[in-house]
Amino acid sequence: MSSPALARLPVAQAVAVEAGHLMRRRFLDRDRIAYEFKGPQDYLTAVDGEVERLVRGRLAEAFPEDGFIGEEDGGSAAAWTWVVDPIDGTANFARGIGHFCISIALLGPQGIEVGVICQPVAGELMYAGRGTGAFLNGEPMRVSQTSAMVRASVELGWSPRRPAAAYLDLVGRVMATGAAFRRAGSGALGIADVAAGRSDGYAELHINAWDCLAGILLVREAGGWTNDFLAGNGLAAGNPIIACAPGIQAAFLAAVGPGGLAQEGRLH
Ligand code: LIP
Repeated sequence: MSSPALARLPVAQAVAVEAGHLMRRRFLDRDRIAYEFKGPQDYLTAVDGEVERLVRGRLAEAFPEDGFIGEEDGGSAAAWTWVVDPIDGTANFARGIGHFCISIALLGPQGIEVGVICQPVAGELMYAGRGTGAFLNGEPMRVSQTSAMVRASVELGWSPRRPAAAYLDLVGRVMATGAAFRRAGSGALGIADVAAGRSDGYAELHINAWDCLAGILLVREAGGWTNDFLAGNGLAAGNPIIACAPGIQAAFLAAVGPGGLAQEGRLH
């Protein structure tokens, strides 16, 4: 882990915890959460912007030379760039379901260098630096040992960014393997569950960088496999995502991304 990243990980952890406290306070104050739609099934609350502004300010104060790209207010890249989703699982947050998190990732010259995810309702802080291993509340994270799809439980993320027919086709292919699947509404947490060994895989036809970069590092540091999400224009335009335990990698890839397509960041 490079020294610039080493200096940034503890700050990212502290900012994620502070943001988590704010998210939890707002979430518990149910009467005050109004929401609107940025697009079909794409929720937005005032808290998304409030949290992003807090995180952007704290990181700019600590590392003024860094770039920042946030889901709500965008931004620009630099040699070291923070990529942040202030509330991943906004639909859940807006509707009173506690399955949401903040996702903070740091991109450096060699790729993803730091990943931090805080799930405030569950009281979980997950984090990794490149090469340090992945940790959940200080305990090492390891992917599962599952080695057969008939014993696998995976998550298939969904958003209207891809046609419903393509999602239903994906679900059908995965169910045909005998795996169980769910869709819980937060890509970041779905990927982090793979790193924690609570899920055996996560796939989605399209996801944005701010949703997944932190989780990708957690999975890789916990012994799992992911496709090359940043291939092509992944940072700016998003890409498909596949993350899984090594024991099901071949079978899961065969189900969700025939041939080597998934390796280059494409499913279909
Ligand atoms: C979420 C994404 C994920 C998708 C969810 C949701 P948001 O992002 O992480 O790709 O499956 O439905 O869109 O909008 O909650 O930050």
